[in-house]
Amino acid sequence: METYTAEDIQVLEGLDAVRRRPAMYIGSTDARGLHHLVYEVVDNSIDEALAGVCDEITVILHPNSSITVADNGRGIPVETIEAYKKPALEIVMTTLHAGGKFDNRVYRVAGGLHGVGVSVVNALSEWLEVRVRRNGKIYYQKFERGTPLQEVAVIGTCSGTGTEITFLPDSKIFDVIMFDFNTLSGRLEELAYLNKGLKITLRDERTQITRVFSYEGGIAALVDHLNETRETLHTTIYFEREENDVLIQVALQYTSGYAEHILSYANTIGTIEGGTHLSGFKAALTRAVNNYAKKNMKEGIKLSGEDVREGLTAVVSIKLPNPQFEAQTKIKLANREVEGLMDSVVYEKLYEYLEENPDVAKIVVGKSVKAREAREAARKARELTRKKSALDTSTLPGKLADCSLSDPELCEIFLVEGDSAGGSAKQARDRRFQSILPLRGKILNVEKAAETRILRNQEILAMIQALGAGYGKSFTLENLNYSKIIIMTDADVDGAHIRTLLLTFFYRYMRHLLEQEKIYIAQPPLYKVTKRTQEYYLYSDEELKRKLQEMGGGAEVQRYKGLGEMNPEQLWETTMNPETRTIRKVTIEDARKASEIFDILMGSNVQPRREFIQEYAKEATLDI
Ligand code: 0RA
Repeated sequence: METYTAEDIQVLEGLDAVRRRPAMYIGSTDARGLHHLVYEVVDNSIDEALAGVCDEITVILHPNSSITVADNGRGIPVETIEAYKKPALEIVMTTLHAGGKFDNRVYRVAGGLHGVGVSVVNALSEWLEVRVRRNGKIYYQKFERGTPLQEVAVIGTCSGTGTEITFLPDSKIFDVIMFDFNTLSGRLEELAYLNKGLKITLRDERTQITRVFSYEGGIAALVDHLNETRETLHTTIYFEREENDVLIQVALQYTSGYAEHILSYANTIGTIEGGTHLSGFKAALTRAVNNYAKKNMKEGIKLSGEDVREGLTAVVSIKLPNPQFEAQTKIKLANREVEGLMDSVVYEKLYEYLEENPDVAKIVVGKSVKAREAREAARKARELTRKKSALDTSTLPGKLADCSLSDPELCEIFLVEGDSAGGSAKQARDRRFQSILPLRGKILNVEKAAETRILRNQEILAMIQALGAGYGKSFTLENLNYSKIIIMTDADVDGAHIRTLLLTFFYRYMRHLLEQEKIYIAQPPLYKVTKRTQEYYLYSDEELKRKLQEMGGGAEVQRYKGLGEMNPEQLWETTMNPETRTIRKVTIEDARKASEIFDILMGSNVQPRREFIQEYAKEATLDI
């Protein structure tokens, strides 16, 4: 076309680059990248909310796999941009990083993980329609794979302002284009907590399910939500301050538990690895509690950061004009100026709160002092255990069936649920290189228990001794007796609980094992199908269905409810023999998920979780 300008060509080349290498812009083209498209658009709406000009966002999942994101912000500008001789709307939709050019918004979410702008969503959509309400008119434009099908047109009149974008992800780009309700729901719920008063609606036209998220309490409501299943010691403390365009919000509440749960965010991005805002918060908390204790409670001995954070649930959120993140991954905030600001705000507000609420202050200081004493006791107990094992190297637990080889590189250990399955495994194993440690009943929930009590739990102690590498800060990978640690549990709810508790323990006390990918999960079969001389082991419902179809009628199905139902030969062949088994490697991310509270936000149902926690809470009373 001869009417193409130099700018037109630049635009086309830009979006073409996005289509050629989509992962560069949205991370991946799997389900994760697909959902990233939605967050990219929603982040633009959130930017409007941060600017104080938008209080409603609606996301609608359509049956044809397209999705709509609508907001009542200012609407994308539509005036003609002289340099391009085109409406700003078209430029925003078709030019990489164009958004910021016509824009004086203070905070930017900076587009979730990559901050690339809606033009990337446009480029990766089979089609996209945008409707802007502005100046009393409705403006409309449609695109195919980023290319305009028409110029911006006025299609009606309206009141109010806003932007509505509907797009169908391109199935030539993405492995799957089906959006997952729970994935979107989890993130939108989180965003509603992080932007108090913002109403976010998620409607699924495929199932007619609608969820509305709106929290006047903001992150204070999030802390309440996180602590729903815990015993709390006071009402949630909340404060905020805005200074030089930086907005700091903090909510915290102590529970009767021992674990510390702090979520930190920068411009609504979850900073999993923390950063300057989090370290400022922690420093101020430690100082405020110490100074209060010294002045008002004659507490002479210093409390450490760990002491004052035991049992704490907190959410720290900062919104600032130019967030800097360490490396590419955006999970650690790096702005240096934030640390001191966060520190002084938190110290001042928290100290003031403690002075005004002496009853709460007493609880917090009392709890911290107890934590310090428990830590001291644990340290002594640890030294004792170390001394004992240094004197006597044969302190292997009685229940361990150790292997005959001693080179850790060649050896593996199975942690087996229950004595009876443990017995089968002992018979089944290759005793040269496979050790078996049966774990009986319920393992202590380490989230809920203090360190001294954890050390006294027989099952955990046996495991620490068998592995031989210590735990916590003194864990030494070089001393590990095995190259693979394989968790072998029944394929039922109890098995899943024990697995979760073990992973939580490893995550909190032997994280190196996860970093070095030493932990595995055994995959015992769920079914055995027999027909005359044919015999098959099947590992999922899907496999079973396929095999039954293949075999036709007359097949007999046996469902394995537990490891104990297999005889030793079967257990060896299906689950333990390195030649024939499959085992699943546990990533640190798997373990983090198992140990953390993130699933609460991801829409898991609260009821069974509550029962689970109550059950384990019984064992978790402190008895030093
Ligand atoms: C550029 C400039 C302005 C707003 C936007 C883009 C904008 C983009 C999206 C995407 C979805 N919803 C949106 N809302 C706004 C600033 C507008 C102004 O200053 O009037």
